Amino acid sequence: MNQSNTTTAFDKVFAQDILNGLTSPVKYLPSKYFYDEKGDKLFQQIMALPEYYLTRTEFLILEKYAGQILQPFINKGEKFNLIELGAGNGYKTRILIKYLYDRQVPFNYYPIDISGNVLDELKEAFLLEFPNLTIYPIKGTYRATLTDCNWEKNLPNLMLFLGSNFGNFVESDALDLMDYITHALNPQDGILIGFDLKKDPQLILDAYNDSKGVTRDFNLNLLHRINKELDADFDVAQFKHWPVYNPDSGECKSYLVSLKDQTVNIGALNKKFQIVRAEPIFTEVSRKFSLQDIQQLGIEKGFKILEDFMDDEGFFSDSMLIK
Ligand code: AVJ
Repeated sequence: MNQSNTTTAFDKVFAQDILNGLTSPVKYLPSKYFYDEKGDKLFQQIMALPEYYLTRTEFLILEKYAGQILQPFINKGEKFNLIELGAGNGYKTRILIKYLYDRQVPFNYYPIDISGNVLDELKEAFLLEFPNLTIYPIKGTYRATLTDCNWEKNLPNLMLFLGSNFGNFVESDALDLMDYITHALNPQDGILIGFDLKKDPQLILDAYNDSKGVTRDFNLNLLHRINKELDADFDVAQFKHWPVYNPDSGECKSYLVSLKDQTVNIGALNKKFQIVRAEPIFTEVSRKFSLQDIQQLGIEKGFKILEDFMDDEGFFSDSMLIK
């Protein structure tokens, strides 16, 4: 195989993102690259872990409050658009869809995701259970799809941003994303955002440092992926999974800390990187919010908080923001 063939086989955007991260003063790797086939599987396992309270808690909230959450949109008496950012496998959205479908409420469902595979599977599974569902998957980034607004015009919109996915954006990026959301919505439209709430720091830390080590493997899988897809040679065994939670900022950050001096060669970049012993690579932020933080975000971006739908322990909130 000649050199040009070898290089064209690599994902250029992926390679460039890794280059940016590893040449930054504090090295980082973007968490969106966790989700290859192996990463998807590990995340499914994480969602079922006893320490990872987020998924089951939000599931219970949606089950308990589906009617109240959807009522303002059902009450409008006309068809509406249900637009979901980062739909994934639809495990939680299914509850809302079922509520509407069983009552024959007219609506269009637009699941948005970066992964075409995920969308195909979601569509197939939902059509099996809800044969008459009008479902139009949209593949793309949040920014691109929120700019294009490829959904039926002149209808009320209810956007969903579940699963604490919003927490994966550092504050400046999150505020920026809110502007795209604002642009995509009309007055009286709503967005339901899943916020993991500030709580006992030990509970939060344990959720990102489970006893079985699944989250550790999830974090380390990023290095395996780079080794595989970008022809790199990270010595994965010489990195330590290290999550930290700051109860003040609400940021739970995960790092991979190098246990030795190492030189990593990345074939796709034709470049070597020095990593010294004890040097951290920042891989993910999962932000936690207080109800006041949510209120503040709403005010700053011109939304009214209609209600914070929470579990009994106050671990998680699906907050309805109205434009
Ligand atoms: C899918 C982004 C919500 O941040 O809690 C789980 C990903 N990372 N364990 C989260 C994740 C480590 C998860 N989100």
